[in-house]
Amino acid sequence: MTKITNHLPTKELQRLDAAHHMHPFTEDAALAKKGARIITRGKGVWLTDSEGQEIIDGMAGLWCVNIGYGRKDLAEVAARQMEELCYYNTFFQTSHVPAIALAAKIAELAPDDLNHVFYAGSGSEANDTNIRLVRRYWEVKGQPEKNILIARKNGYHGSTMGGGSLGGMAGIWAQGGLPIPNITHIGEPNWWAQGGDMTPEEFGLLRARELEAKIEELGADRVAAFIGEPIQGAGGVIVPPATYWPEIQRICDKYGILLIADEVITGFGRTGNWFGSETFGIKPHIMTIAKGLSSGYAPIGGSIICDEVYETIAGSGEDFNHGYTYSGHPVAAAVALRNLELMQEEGIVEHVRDVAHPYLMERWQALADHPLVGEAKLVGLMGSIALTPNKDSRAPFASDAGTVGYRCRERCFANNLIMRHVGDRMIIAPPLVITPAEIDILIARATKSLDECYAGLKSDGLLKAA
Ligand code: PXG
Repeated sequence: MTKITNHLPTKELQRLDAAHHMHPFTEDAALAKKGARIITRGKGVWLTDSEGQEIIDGMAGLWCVNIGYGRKDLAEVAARQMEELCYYNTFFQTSHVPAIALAAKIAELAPDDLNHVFYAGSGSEANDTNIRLVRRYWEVKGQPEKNILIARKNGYHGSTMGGGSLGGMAGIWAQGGLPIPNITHIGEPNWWAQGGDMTPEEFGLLRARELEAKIEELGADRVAAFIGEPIQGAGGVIVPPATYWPEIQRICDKYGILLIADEVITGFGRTGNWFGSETFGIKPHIMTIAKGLSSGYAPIGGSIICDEVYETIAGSGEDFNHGYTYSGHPVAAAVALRNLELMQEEGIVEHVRDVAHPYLMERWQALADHPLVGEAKLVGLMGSIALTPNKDSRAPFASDAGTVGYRCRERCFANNLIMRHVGDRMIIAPPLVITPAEIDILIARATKSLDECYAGLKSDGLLKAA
């Protein structure tokens, strides 16, 4: 057996990684040639790699390490729970303390009558659950044909067959026969790229009314639910115009369509409230949660379900035939509970709202003065900048979409800043505990990376508009 520790030389770790570890969303053969960057430690907003480089993590891992890396408290809770009860299921008329206590805590934090939690191991699984939940709801109501879900192009809801089908990512559909039947998509509220000469407000209404048109086309008696992220995350941190969500809400209410808010990224403080639905005034019947629920310390997700949907399914006289071995896993649930308690005790949502967001907002918006940057958007601690060769026309680059974004991301990586690119948008979602001094470092590295990217584009003749 090969014993792998953090002390093997980087080259050897990279060799073993390439030989045996297939990466998600990766062209593995290309990565094998280059070698993955190996991350060995995390503390607060900082990562250390196997070469001892200190990296500021502008993405909180994958939008999840909201409370920051290296919390001893969470490690101790996990160890205690493993000793006390490492596993038990909640299928056959049993329950356990962590699942109960966490569900009660989530119900306390969630708005309105979102009082019931169905656990999953991830956001993708939770969205698969949601497909089952909304179809089951209408079945019990005597309308089994009301089973179509409407979602959005360039939305992201996971990568299982269900989650990948709800998502509107062309690259995912192109592999493996997605979307599954009875899921359909409308346009995204992406004003920067698609709004043309309209104002953002006009465009927000136009996109929301595509939902109404789709419901009219299919018949309201065929449509079970609409699902959307309050802010599209993986799609590039697309902040919808202010007109968008109120109109979506009006349409769902008018036609009797269930509304699912996918809060996997926007939940648990990311937007400066506990949930993105509060930030945008959305009143969902179901919320998808994962990621920040445990700050990524343990894999756990779930659906928060309103009284009406819960009571209908629970009172149907039959089992709801759905669940996962690890639904409400005791270790993950205990860690998530302590994570939420720490967030409350330390006032982390208030820190985002009153300290980190206002401080970052000023500096983030100033990036729009950079010659490469068009718009700069930030809600809470979820931000994006659009790279463009022409700010006034909002033109894309002549090069293939993503070429410039990738080059910028490579500069960030070299400058020890994790800032992702989605096409030619750069995105950040740092741990929510980030301090003003750390924000200064993040902005300094981002600016340096943008400068270097700009210089490189100039010398390579890539500053042309399409
Ligand atoms: N819903 C949303 C809104 C998400 O962002 C999922 C569901 C699926 O969660 P799981 O836990 O199954 O991954 C997500 C996940 C990216 C990226 O490139 C984003 C996610 C996952 C992986 C990569 O930004 N979001």
